[in-house]
Amino acid sequence: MDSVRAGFNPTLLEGGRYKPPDCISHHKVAIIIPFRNRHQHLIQWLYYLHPILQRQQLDYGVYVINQDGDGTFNRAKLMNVGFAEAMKDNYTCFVFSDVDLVPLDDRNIYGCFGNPRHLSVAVDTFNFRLPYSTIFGGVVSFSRQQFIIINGYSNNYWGWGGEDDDLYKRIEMRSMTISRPDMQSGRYRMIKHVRDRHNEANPQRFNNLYKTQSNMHQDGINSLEYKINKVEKDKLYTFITVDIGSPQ
Ligand code: UDH
Ligand code: MN
Repeated sequence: MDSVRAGFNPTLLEGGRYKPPDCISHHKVAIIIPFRNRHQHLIQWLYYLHPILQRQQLDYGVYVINQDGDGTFNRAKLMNVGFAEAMKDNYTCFVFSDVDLVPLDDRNIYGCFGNPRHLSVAVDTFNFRLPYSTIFGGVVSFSRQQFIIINGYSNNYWGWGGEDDDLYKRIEMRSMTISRPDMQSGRYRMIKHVRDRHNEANPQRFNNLYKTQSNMHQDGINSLEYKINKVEKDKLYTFITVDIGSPQ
């Protein structure tokens, strides 16, 4: 990591913070990455993304939310923790990104728009196409207000799958629509990987999705409980290790 740190990012502030030197950015953008045991992916993500985000002249900070322990992974709850922690630093825009997704086009702005936005529309592993029209996983962005209106992500999706579709349903329930870049500027590569241990497909996900409408107002940002175990400020990112508990 040291070569990346010294050579390519002379203008970064501690904790993976950047402000453009000669303009004022509309938004202060927190980039939230759910994480556990993907260090090689994180190194690549940082290597590619920092230069892109700086060319986009964003005022941004990178927050890696590391799930402590080896219990079942909960991507969505980690996103909510990232939102809650970054809110303490007065961010106005939130980009939620998998650690293994690298955008291929600088025009795909990591910022906020009039509607919640799905950025990763054309991923190589899906042959650069949308696998289904309402897909809302991978990389998405919300203004602070947009995220609060839908009460954030559900905290109750343990294991792989469903939490992104739940998020989309929350947007629909609040009568919002989503925005997307075109299929050319929205191209991505996913760094190759196998399924992680303790993140097996969640068999409950279909059942949970029936209950989004009735549960969303009491399951989300307003019911989030967690314990921060460690905060480390690296040059390229802020690394927050969190105990998010286990399924009830
Ligand atoms: N993540 C971690 N650690 C884990 C699990 C997930 O950091 O142990 C994070 C990471 O940011 C990752 C994201 O959660 O990008 C989503 O998880 P994923 O990349 O496993 O999900 P995806 O849908 O893959 O890409 C599902 C299984 C893939 C099998 C691939 C066989 N070719
Ligand atoms: Mn992946």
